Amino acid sequence: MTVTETRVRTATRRDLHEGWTVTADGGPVPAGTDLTRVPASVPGCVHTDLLAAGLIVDPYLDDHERVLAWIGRTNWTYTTHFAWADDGHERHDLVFDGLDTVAEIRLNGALVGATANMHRCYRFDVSALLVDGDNELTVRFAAPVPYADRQSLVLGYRPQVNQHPFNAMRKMACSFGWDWGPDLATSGIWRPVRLESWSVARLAQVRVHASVAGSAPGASAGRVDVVAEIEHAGVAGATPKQAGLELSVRIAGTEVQIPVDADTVSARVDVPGVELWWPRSHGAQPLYDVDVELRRAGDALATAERRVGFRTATLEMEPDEDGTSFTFVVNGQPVWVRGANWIPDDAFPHRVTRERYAERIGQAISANINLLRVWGGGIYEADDFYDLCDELGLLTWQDFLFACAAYAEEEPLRSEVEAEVRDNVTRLGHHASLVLWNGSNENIWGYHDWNWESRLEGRTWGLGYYTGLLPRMVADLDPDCAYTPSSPWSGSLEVHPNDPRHGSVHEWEMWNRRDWPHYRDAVPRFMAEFGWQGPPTWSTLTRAISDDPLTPESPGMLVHQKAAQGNDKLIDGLVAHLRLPDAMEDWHWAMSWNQATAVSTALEHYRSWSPRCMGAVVWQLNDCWPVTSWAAIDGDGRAKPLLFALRHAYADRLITVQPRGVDGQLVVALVNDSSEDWNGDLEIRRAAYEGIDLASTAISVEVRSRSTALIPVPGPLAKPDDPAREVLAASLGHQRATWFYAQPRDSALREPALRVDVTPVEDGALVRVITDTLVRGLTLLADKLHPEAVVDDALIDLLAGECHTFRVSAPGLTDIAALADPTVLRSVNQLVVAAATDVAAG
Ligand code: BMA
Repeated sequence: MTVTETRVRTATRRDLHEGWTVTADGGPVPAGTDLTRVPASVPGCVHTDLLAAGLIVDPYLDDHERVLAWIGRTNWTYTTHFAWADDGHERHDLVFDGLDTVAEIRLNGALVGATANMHRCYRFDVSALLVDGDNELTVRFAAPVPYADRQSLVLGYRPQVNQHPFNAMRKMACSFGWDWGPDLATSGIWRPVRLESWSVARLAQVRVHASVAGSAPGASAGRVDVVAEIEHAGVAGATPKQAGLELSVRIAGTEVQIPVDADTVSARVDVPGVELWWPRSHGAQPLYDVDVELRRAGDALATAERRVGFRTATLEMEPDEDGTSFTFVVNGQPVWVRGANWIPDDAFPHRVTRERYAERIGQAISANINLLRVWGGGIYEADDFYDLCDELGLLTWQDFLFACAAYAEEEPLRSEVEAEVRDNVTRLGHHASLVLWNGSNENIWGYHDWNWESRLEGRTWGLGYYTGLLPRMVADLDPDCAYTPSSPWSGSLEVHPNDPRHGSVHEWEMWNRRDWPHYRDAVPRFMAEFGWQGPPTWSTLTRAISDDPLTPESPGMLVHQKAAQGNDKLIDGLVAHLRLPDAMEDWHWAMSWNQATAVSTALEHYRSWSPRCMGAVVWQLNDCWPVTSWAAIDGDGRAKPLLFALRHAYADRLITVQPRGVDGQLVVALVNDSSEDWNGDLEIRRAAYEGIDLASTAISVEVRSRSTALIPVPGPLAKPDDPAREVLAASLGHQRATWFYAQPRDSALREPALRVDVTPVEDGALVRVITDTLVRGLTLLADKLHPEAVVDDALIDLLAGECHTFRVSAPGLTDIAALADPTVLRSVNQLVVAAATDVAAG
């Protein structure tokens, strides 16, 4: 086929998402179920196809995960038919944005290609295989569980932390289960697939890099560099130059055109007077469209669009008197990271739409989060995720997909890693929000501390990726973006990777062994992971688990608790603070409160140490199914009390009381991470639970923007007469911190005589609560009444005589008076009183 000038046309794209079926193709399928030509969704996966067809139970409920294990041991063939007619284009490519995972693709019976990496895009020239009329496309997936097992032998043993050798193949690690995730190894065409028809040439890769060349007050000199790789359709004898191609780059009204004289061409556009992009609470998020066009004789052959923001972003790891810093700096301004770790929002990640990303990211923003770390046991998220983060000013840190395991550096894995990194750094590198590529999750730490070195007997374990291949590729494909070999990372292979004095750390000792007040024992330079478990919200839990009776240890509860000794750790972490309740609803509330309190204790401590500590990334923001986990948002997308605790602890301005020094001297820390100074009278008082002020003082304070002040609490306030009956309250403006001299279980919190007024308002209710005594952790678990009820705040401490009004949005809730029910309107007082009653009765 030859192409003449007049036949040059823009490339066309046609999605192939219709008419798919899936058929079991070998494996331990249950007898009596017809698994042939089941209607299938693309993008999708086999579990959701079988579910939609009514052939399996919901994998997220009860112990269905176990019952459905056969799906991951079965081969599955996806088939569709589509009509096609030659439109005269020279080339016709079959393009898969994501195949999960080990697949053979056939068109009209002929083998098109084979794949083994969920994280890559694949393109096959099928020009010679397409026929006029009906075409049959099949994708046969080999069962992932036995494949991983076989590959673990081919590659040789490598340590990993779960029940399947997820590290032997390039598939989402948590697809095989995790300590918060179900073992539901998927197969399917999980991202879009299409036919792309084109002539002469196409844009094979486009990398767009926005930088700031200099800045003046108000406006900066922006620069956009575009690198385009061109693929030619292979017209006989045509060199790129003869083809007469031209590349155009347009941004903010400026266009640059350059002749295409090689397969890789670069264009630069200077954009004077750009507005800088900032993370939230530091400034605005202006974004600029970059339009790239490949042309011949003025006709567009192919186009690509990217949206960029102009900012500088660095990660400073500098030696100083405290060790080695770990500070993100954007546009020259240090950013205190109020972060959360992000996992795939669904164990079937194709279900995560733009709307769902928007909802989840909106929840993160409601919690004053300014960075999401995309964790390395999941996926490189869809473009929508990073687009939304760009728009909303959330920084992102992307792990490469290596987590909690040693990885072979030999073939065939090595080439897969290289191809996957090329695809994804090219796809994501232009995002303004993206400030760090990180080589792996905990793998250098694992090598040091988890006995890998002796187990490996000299085998490769991934270090060559983390310190060689990956940083080389990032430097090439996303120049200027910060890179770390792993998290945690001390800055040097010579220094222990989890040394709190150096770089980033992961703090798991408190949850695993020591209890949460001990977070205060260490001052990390940057806390990249720490967390505390809690159950999902009540309505999520009772939707997913139908145990009768439902107890903390009933069968379904244990299936939906994946952490090693998870329930024991929940209990051990509670009993120093509250007696363990037996009643299920009390247990649920106690564990939810303890999770929130543990995490906010840590965060307030870390923020009080700003700028020595420059950030925290809570483990974890979200869940991928209904489960007891470290998440702040449960598997049905509902906010756990922890999300509100994050909102308080991550507020621009934080007031917190902290014990400092060996003698536990109390200080009030005023953390002003806002752009305005924070001045006023700090009022500190020590009051009896029953309302009498025992001592008080007012101190005039000036806290400059982005700074922290520590105000010692004067002696008469710091020392209680009766620790069980007194509280310290410190307030500045509208904000207040409380400090309790005793743990709840050792305190005299009593049943309050609450006055609760519930007033209906449009789509919900206002719940006004007045108390006659100190109430700790007042929380309205509105979802217990209606799964869609959402409340605006939680975990409120009220002193005697004070009042608080909750706003409940509950469109479907008819019995709003029930919002005052003590099983819904909860407090720590209830748990203390219930325990005292039990003790008295027992
Ligand atoms: C960290 C994470 C995850 C894990 C979490 C809780 O190590 O990187 O692997 O889910 O702890 O155990």
